[in-house]
Amino acid sequence: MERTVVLIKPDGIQRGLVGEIMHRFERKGLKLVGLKMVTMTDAMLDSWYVHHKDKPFFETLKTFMEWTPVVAMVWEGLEAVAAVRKIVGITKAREAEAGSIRGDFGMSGSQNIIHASDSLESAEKELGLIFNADEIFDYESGMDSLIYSKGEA
Ligand code: 3AN
Repeated sequence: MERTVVLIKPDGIQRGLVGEIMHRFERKGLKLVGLKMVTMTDAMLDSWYVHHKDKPFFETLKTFMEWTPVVAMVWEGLEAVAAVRKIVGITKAREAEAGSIRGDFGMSGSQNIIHASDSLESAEKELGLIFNADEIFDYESGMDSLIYSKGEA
């Protein structure tokens, strides 16, 4: 099973979207294996957004991400990275598909409510930046046999 990291960004916190967002992942059939609030630091963000470090919006992005704590989650499931990205929607929220989180709740391409890992490699790196090993939980979910067919997962 894949594990992927989701952050509810400061605008999502300020707008009271935490419950709504978590509800969507739960209903999809993903399994919550990590959850905490974190204040992102410059050092964490330099690593998190290393692919944007030379972009003109980098400093604004860091200031935005440090505005309030974020809610960090790890969701587990079959091909969870791609499944979660689909629920999140594309970066520019005003063009994101209706039904996705950004498509339903956002207009901005920078204050776009939520982050989700874009690959298994990113998920691993992001998980390591935020969570300690004992904050990730391995447990049996009674839902698994309802969500997946025998042998599928
Ligand atoms: P995504 O979050 O959809 O994977 P990335 O990884 O390209 O998008 O960008 C990370 C974050 O950087 C975005 N969520 C957004 O907050 C910010 N960002 C990306 N592109 C821009 C842009 N052109 N202008 C301002 N902020 C941006």
